[in-house]
Amino acid sequence: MLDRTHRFRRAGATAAIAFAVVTLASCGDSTGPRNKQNALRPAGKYSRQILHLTEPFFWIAVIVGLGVIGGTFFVALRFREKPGEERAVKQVHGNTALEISWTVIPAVILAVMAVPTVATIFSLAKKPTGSNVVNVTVTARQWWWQFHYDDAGNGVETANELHIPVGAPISLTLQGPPACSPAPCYANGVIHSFWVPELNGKKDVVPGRKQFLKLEADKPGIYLGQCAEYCGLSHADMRLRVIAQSPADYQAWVQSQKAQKVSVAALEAGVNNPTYQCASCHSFKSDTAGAVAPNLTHLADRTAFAGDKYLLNYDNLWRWVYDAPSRKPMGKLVQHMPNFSQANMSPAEAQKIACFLLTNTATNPKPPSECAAK
Ligand code: HEC
Ligand SMILES: [Cu+2]
Repeated sequence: MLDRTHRFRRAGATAAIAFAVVTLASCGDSTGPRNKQNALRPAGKYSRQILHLTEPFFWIAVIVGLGVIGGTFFVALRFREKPGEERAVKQVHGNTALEISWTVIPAVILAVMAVPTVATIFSLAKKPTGSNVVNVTVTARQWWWQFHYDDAGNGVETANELHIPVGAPISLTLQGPPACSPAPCYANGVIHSFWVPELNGKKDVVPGRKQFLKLEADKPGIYLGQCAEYCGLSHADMRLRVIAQSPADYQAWVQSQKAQKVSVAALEAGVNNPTYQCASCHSFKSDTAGAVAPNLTHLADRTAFAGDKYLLNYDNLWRWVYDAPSRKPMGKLVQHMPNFSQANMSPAEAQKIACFLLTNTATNPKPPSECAAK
């Protein structure tokens, strides 16, 4: 039989191994590269620049850390009072050589590290130039992202989904919603932070200011992002996705978004009515910027909605139209999407609106089977 001390030791060792397993498991590939939000797997040159700075610094920190911890252990063990020994500690007053060296060495290390750091900061702050730059104004709202394409001619606008061509620099102007009165009101906005970890670092979006951030993706794919600054109730559901496409696919997408396939009047007639007044918040016109709610002209061309919280499909969409506040907490926002079930909207009516949106706002309509009868 094991004695008490042995049992304690064994339990301690087991706990330590379990802790290490759990900790190391979080470094595993299963949660790592495939989450599409991994700053350690950069997918473009700006995020790579950041990683190339972080990695050597990490190893410098490891060496310094091991040196300090190792030194501490060495001193603690080497100079400890041994059993049966009783001696007065030798009193020393200062040591000029030691003090100068532990001041100068860290100063030199930091000075050396500052050189590439400052160079990277300046390089990332430089606005891209050239004919292939894509300019997008990003308006951060509670709790979704509005993307307005500044040089797409007659102004393409999307919500929560940013299409970009691969291999081209994307120049983002980040801003809060326009000021409104009387304050406080929804449009005044709060601080958000735009972050797509695989494409660049994060940048705060501050009401009343215009901030700059650039993105670039090497390969077609979907890169996920999210608001990285707590901005109220649905902060966690203020996500976004960047859809990087070949330049040809991107151009085709721009053309499809510019087209007003179905007239504004027809779109409004299909979803809007004097009770619901969807159009008082939403725009059904492809080139309208600055509305307080997502532009719905090409809603069905998106893969997700409501701050990337829900995938765009029939079920999610009609439930949203029926009672949006129960699908995404909206608190006291002044111009939030109303709960239409309280305005006498029936589920059947919400389903009809969803079908209309899915069919008429799609570049290539594929009405879901549930809509066949409606
Ligand atoms: C008082 C303003 C207001 C009215 C009226 C309104 N909405 Fe909204 N709607 C919003 C806001 C704000 C959002 C964004 C919510 C979010 O993602 O946090 C939204 C989101 C949506 C979305 C998701 C869009 C996306 O890309 O994320 C759909 C679809 C939608 N509304 C449909 C409708 C329909 C249909 C009506 C009329 C029956 C309507 N809305 C009336 C404010 C409004
Ligand atoms: Cu936020």
